[in-house]
Amino acid sequence: MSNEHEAFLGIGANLPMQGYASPKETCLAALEKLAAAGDIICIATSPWYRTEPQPVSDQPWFFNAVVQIKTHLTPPALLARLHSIERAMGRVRQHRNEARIIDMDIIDFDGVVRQDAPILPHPRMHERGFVLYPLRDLKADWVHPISGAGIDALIAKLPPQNMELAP
Ligand code: PH2
Ligand code: MG
Ligand code: MG
Repeated sequence: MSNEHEAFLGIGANLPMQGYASPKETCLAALEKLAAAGDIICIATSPWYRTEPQPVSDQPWFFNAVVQIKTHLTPPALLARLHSIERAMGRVRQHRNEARIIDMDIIDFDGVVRQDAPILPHPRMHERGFVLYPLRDLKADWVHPISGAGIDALIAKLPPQNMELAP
């Protein structure tokens, strides 16, 4: 259908949440909630990574992955859905880059470029190994919609990343 969109979401967490064995389990629960309403279909999830916080801090390391979805929602409606799931799970926002129990971001939405919220593609995705590596796992021929750079070229420009596949 013409108004069905393909999007890539970043998902991550670095604080434990009550009732879940690890931040990765919290992320998996968030993905179940994402699929529950029926208007977001999860096509694939990348491998999970353990990643050092960026900017580097004494926060716990993150669990991160990228998820490929299909949806008829618009970018603002999709972002509102992500935020409402985060809130329902108990995330409270105070400061930028603070440790969190769950975070879901739109990385790319049909290659759309937009300056209004949500800014697309995600404005910092090209400098983040915790996004680029799992995105490459799902779509090695992905191309940045603004710069035209391929994903290998973006990864080659990264400083060394402290990250590893999650056990
Ligand atoms: N998210 C951020 C800021 N820093 N670092 C890692 N390793 N993983 C994240 O998901 C992350 C981050 C802002 O959302
Ligand atoms: Mg984020
Ligand atoms: Mg976010």
